[in-house]
Amino acid sequence: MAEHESQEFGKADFVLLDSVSLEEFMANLKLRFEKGRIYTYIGEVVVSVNPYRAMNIYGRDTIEQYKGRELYERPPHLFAIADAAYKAMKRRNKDTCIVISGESGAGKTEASKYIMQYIAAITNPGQRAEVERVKNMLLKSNCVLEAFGNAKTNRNDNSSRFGKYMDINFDFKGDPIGGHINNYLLEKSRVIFQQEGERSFHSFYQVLIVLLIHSVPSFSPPQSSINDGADFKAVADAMKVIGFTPDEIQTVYKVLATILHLGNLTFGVDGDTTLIENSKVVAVIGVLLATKEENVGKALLYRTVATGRDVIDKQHTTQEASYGRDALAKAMYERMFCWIVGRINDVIEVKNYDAKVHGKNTVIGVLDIYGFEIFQNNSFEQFCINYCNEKLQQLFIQLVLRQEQEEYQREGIPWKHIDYFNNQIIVDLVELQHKGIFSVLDEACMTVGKVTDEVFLQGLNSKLAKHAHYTSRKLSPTDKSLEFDRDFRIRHYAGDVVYSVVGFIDKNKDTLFQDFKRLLYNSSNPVLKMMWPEGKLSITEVTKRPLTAATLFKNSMIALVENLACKEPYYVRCIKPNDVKSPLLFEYERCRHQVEYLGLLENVRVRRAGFANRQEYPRFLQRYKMISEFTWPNHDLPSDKEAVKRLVQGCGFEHDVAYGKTKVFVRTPRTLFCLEEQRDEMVGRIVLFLQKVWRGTI
Ligand code: AD9
Ligand code: MG
Repeated sequence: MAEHESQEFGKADFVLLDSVSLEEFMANLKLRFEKGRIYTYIGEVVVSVNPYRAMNIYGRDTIEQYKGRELYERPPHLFAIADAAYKAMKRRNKDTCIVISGESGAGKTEASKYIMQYIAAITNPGQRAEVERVKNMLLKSNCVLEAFGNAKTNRNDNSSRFGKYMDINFDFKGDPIGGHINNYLLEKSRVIFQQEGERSFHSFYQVLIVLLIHSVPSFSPPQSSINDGADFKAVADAMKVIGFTPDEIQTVYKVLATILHLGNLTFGVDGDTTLIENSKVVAVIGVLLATKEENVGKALLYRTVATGRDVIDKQHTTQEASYGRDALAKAMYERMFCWIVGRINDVIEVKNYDAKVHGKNTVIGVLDIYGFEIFQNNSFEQFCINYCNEKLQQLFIQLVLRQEQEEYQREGIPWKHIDYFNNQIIVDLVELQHKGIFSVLDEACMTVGKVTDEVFLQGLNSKLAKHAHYTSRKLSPTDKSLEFDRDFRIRHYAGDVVYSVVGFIDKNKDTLFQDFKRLLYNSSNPVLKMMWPEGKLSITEVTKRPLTAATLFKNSMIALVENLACKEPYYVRCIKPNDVKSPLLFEYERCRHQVEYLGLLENVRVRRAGFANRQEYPRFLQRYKMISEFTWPNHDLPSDKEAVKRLVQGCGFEHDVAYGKTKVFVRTPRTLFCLEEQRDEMVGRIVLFLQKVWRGTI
């Protein structure tokens, strides 16, 4: 018996549970985790539990086992999903996407990398040099993006602090010929502030440690799960391979160094004058940015303001100067990050593809985005991240249910609705025009004069007083866990989160004084200049108010969801087994909570009420025709549908099958396993028979 059918390791597909209850689901999940079986299906959805240890299941031999196989032929694995997405793309010319979701530290980024590795391994059998080049770039881009976009948080030592959606383009042969990366809202506030126990982006430590190793002979790097020294080298190599020029790489280091120096700048006053206390730092920054020291000093202490026809230099207060410094550090990092993504795209994007010559160019998209998070202190960034997860959950609900419903209707098979929690109400709470939290925030930001975060909170309280998923201390006076004038709480699909409004207005406005843009644009370093094209405009030319951070993020999420919705989706649902990164601990309550909010039980119910597998009649016949004398080697029935009916009758699976217009639907995977077994047996017999014929013994 194949491993995935054996009871020892639990059920390989939750659809096979004897009864669908939370207890049974959890017992199966736990058993499988303890037996080292980290993947389990719900139909075509992979449920993955982070093993927190190296697993010997991603090697070349495993890849070979999954290549070109059907889902139910092998134990559950990411590779099987990757193969299914690949086959759908190749055989049916479908654009597909793999959406990986789960909370912070659940294993999304690791899963996305294994999926990409799998696709790289199974493609380009002809070893075409150009395809190999593209594959190498796609894989190497991960390493660079992680260095600049990931950081150690209290949830995950390598937490993605940006969202990533990567399209891989394939030619008519099914080989990767390019790709494109979309990045979403980088948590740039991390550059200037980290919660206790957390770090800034990996890139800073990588540069610093190499600097220390080279300049302090006695320095030995601290022991940790992160090896910054080795990572530095890997990143530098990857950047070279991708095609970053030495000047570009140097500029990246210079930007990092500038940001580190900015962190040391302090401001003071002398009478009416604001001044920089450690002016030597300014000189260093001037050198790093290839600009005059006095220009740096001026941009840090003054801003140019246009009053009517006059243009004047207005001196900052120390507070304004500190604000400007921090905004500059954040903006430089974010801009550099986006520029890096853009440079990678320059190299990997498909050029000169001629559909007439090459056939349709198809795509597999892989989405790996920051997971739902609840920190001690949750701010604007967590709010955006959690909104993003609401959107993806909504997409899951719509697609998983819609797809089923539409297919049954199309094929003329009756369908019974299954109840589930629809989180659209929370999505609306955040994004609805005029009434949603983002709108209230934008309105507050547009108000002329000084607007405080408290004013924003008051706006929320008056607009959302009756919303079932929103509360604050004003609305629930007895709730001591919420601070007056500071906190609001959202009941998310994945749990309650208290957000502090401190910084919301600022982060949403995301102001960077124009003077800094002009400073960077006027650098004599052409790479740096390129990152800041809008610095070209003079003060009198800048008129437009930029879109707020919330609006930009909302628009990017809506576009992302639209893009995913038009592709055939495959899902990986990641679960984090414990909060201490232990390979042994299955914290029952922690896991149960995730199973509940991810809607996995409903997923099983939908799947069970429906059918586990569906195949078009000719395909089904092609695979199983040797089982029945009516269909082997060919049938003489009026249609393939009739032939499939005869075949199924002969096997005694009538009760488990429904016949649609173009497809046969098989309710339980068990039936498929039986069919597969019978097929294996017959193929064996046929081979034996043919051998005898060849040897002349028959
Ligand atoms: V976040 O939302 O970006 O904070 P992810 O991406 O869900 O989060 P990640 O993939 O980074 O989590 O996994 C966290 C850690 O778990 C990794 O650094 C590994 O140490 C560990 N992990 C995850 N998946 C696997 C796996 N398949 N095998 C071994 C794993 N270890
Ligand atoms: Mg991640």
